[in-house]
Amino acid sequence: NPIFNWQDPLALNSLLHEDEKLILDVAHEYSQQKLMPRILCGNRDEYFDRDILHEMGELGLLGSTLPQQYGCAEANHVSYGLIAREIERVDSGYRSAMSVQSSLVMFPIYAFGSEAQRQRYLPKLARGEWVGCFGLTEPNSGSDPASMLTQAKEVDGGYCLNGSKMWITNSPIADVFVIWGKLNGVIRGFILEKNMQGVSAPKIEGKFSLRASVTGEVVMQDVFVPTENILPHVEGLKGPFSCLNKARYGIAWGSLGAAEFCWHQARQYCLDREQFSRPLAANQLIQKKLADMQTEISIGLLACLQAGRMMDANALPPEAISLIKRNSCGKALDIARTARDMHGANGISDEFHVIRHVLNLEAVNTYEGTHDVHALILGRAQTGLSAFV
Ligand code: TGC
Ligand code: FAD
Repeated sequence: NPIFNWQDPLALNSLLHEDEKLILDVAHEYSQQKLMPRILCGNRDEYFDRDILHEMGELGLLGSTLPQQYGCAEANHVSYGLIAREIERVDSGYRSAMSVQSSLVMFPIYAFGSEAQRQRYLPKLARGEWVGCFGLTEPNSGSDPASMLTQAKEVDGGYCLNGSKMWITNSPIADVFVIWGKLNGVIRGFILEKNMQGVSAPKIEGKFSLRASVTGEVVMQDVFVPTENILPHVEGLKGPFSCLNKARYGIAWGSLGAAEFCWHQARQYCLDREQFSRPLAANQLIQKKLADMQTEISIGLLACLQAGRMMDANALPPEAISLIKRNSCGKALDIARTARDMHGANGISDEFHVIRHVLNLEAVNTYEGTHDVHALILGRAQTGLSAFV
């Protein structure tokens, strides 16, 4: 008789290839051994340990889908998703560091960069020797990046950039900045370096979410960017959006990793804690909540796996990525909030970790396209009517 595995009821693991299972194991071990012991203080002190990127680089977790000739692991997208899930099981901020570096910095340099740009940046980013960030959002241009104000003007030997970016993951510690701005009215990508004159990246203080991830602005005042630092092979919004496709896909897996942590934590807590002379887990209301968590996570992960197989076959449309990003983030946030409630007062203590996931997932549900913006992308795709205008 088939045996029911409560942690993996639909046997996701049986659908993984051997190399994917190996990568999953490496990412799981690393996250549990090296990241989990750091997160309590990292979150309390709003501190991101720079060594984390070196360690991820050593294990091949950065830019993992890119070719080996640039120092990357050349794994498939399912593996990338599994890595995101294991890291975010610990903290969404640590997954942010991995996914910004991989999908939003290394990917555009690989996909849209010159060979010289690939050679200069990718190996160092893959090793975690350099930190990258991605500047699309501006103070007055979030869901609607087409309205961005950052401008580039042609000057002798290159471009002069002016503008400011807001809410940029890792900008205060970045060596490399992939910045999107308008040149003659057309959106283009530029690679900036931290020592270029006129670039500054002040930290945004006082976040109650993703506290173990550094977030900042990027202010550009008459920054001279040499001709060889424009991304030559892309124009228009499809440049940044192609990067977002990869990152949103990873977040769909990652946020369910955070949800899985909260579910397992709530189950154990309710088995251990007694009220009215029996474990909380013996109550029907509690069991229903656990069953709902198990169901949403299991179905959501299978959707991510299918999306990963489609991405590996170059057959995943952006709208399907919106579907899984929106579903995973929204469901993960609900699950984390419910798990917090099931912990009672202990649920607000960071030592139980669930409240940290609740707060993190608020941001994860907002960045890379809000929950509602992804609904509008799906609404447009099925009605042919755009709600954005
Ligand atoms: P729209 O008219 O839909 O499209 C403009 C052009 O872009 C193309 N395009 C895409 N190409 C590739 N992939 C996609 N997903 C694409 N979506 C659109 C489209 O084909 C068109 O190309 P062309 O050649 O015809 O010009 O654009 P719109 O202005 O109507 O945009 C609508 C909307 C709302 C869907 C879009 O702007 C959107 O997705 N907004 C959300 C913004 C967002 O996600 N920002 C993320 C910033 S980065 C971030 O949050 C990082 S957090 C990282 C971390 O810490 O983990
Ligand atoms: P707004 O666009 O102002 O939206 C506010 C509300 O209005 C939302 O609920 C939204 O759903 C709703 N709304 C907007 N338009 C519509 C509409 N047409 N119809 C109905 N409702 C609508 N950006 C980067 O470029 N790089 C980064 O590295 C990065 N990292 C981030 C890290 C963190 C911690 C956070 C919080 C954000 C980060 N972002 C980054 C920015 C992020 O992508 C934006 O916050 C996000 O795209 C939403 O934009 P906004 O905050 O301006 O909200």
